[in-house]
Amino acid sequence: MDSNYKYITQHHIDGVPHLTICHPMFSAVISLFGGHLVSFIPTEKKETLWLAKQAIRDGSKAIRGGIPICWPWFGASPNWTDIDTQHGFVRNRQWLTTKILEDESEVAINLIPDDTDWPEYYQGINLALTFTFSTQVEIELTTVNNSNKELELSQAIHTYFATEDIDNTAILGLENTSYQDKLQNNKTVLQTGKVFINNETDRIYLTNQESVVLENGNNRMTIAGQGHDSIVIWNPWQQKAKDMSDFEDDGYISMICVEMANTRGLKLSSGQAYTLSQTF
Ligand code: TA6
Repeated sequence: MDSNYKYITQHHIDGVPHLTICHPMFSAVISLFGGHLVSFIPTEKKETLWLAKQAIRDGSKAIRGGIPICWPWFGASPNWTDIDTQHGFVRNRQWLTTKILEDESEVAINLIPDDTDWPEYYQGINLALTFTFSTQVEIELTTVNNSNKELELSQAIHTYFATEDIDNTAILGLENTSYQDKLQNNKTVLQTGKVFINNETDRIYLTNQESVVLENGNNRMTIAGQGHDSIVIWNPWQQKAKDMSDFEDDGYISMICVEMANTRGLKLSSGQAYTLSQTF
């Protein structure tokens, strides 16, 4: 990336290239390992994203927190690949900036992942990630199936939102929506009322509704998206937080994952492009 940008500098953390954007309307930090947004702070507001204090930043493991890009699968790896890792492999790859636009009203950064060692099944599949920053951030994940076969795809924009206190946190807008409860063998359950977190929570809400609201103390933030068929809500709670070495024991108090995802058998025909987005 050439160095004559007004708002963007490239630097390294633990040997990994990062972009730091300091703009009158916001500040942000992107790790080029994983194309991973780790910080977004609208000017005169608080940090929007949660990042584990023990997050590993040296490229040896997916960063815990921020916005992991889960692609080309969400959850366990499919049987047609020999890569045995949860949530796909691009969050464990180096990414490159391909286009940067900046002015006094917004900054747009386009990235692509290094595709040198992708499994055969994914040859000919192209992925691009665009962050558009202003007083809000829009994340767009675009897949183009340039192969000659139909592509099966699942994916998630796996955002870890910072909360003041999980006891004063709720998600509004999912009332009367069914979800698969991953803690009850994917049993389908109907959501009644607001979503509160008072235990381990791992749910796939079966909805493509455009937005939900994160109620965080006295603050309300709209989380919107396009192209999703599911909204995932996750909090590991006490025991899971203790079990994860890159997640501080009390971290569950100050975070909630709200993810726009495709978890229900998305298929792209040859030549088809598809965009999943999240804006907050
Ligand atoms: O999105 C929720 C989830 O699938 C949970 O089941 C939990 O595994 C979480 O993702 C974190 O996954 P990770 O592989 O980043 O530890």
